[in-house]
Amino acid sequence: MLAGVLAVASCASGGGRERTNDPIRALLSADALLFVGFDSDGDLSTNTAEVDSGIEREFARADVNRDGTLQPLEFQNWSNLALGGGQIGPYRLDFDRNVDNAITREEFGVEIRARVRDYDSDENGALTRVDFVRRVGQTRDPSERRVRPPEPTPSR
Ligand SMILES: [Ca+2]
Ligand SMILES: [Ca+2]
Ligand SMILES: [Ca+2]
Repeated sequence: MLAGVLAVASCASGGGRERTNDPIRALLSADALLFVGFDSDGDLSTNTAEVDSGIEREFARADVNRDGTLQPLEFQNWSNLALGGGQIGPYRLDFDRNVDNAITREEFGVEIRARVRDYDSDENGALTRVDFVRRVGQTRDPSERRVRPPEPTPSR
């Protein structure tokens, strides 16, 4: 199945990019950018302590008015800075588990730790570059992706 995915991907890149979602097929989420940035001692591995302090640092960065929750605008501004914009996620509703339009510190931490566990293929609590590369190889089957309608282009 992996070979099939790669074959389709290479076909797509060689034969033009008619489909708007083709260029981002290899990167399903921008959270890897975040986790690479959590590596504060620069040893190319992000351990649980670095994840904990990274969560604190990023929540503080996002919570501009210091009320302990992230409103939609605060999340959007943070996403633009930390995740390169909201094009490929993680999305606000990934964090806002109870859908009350506010992301608490707890919701923020729960979602990020879940994503770290998801990447941590050897379950040693540390994310290395190979964890991210392996993740990229685990893209969903392209036929499955085509079931979803394309995202509407923002008009503004
Ligand atoms: Ca580190
Ligand atoms: Ca806030
Ligand atoms: Ca919430």
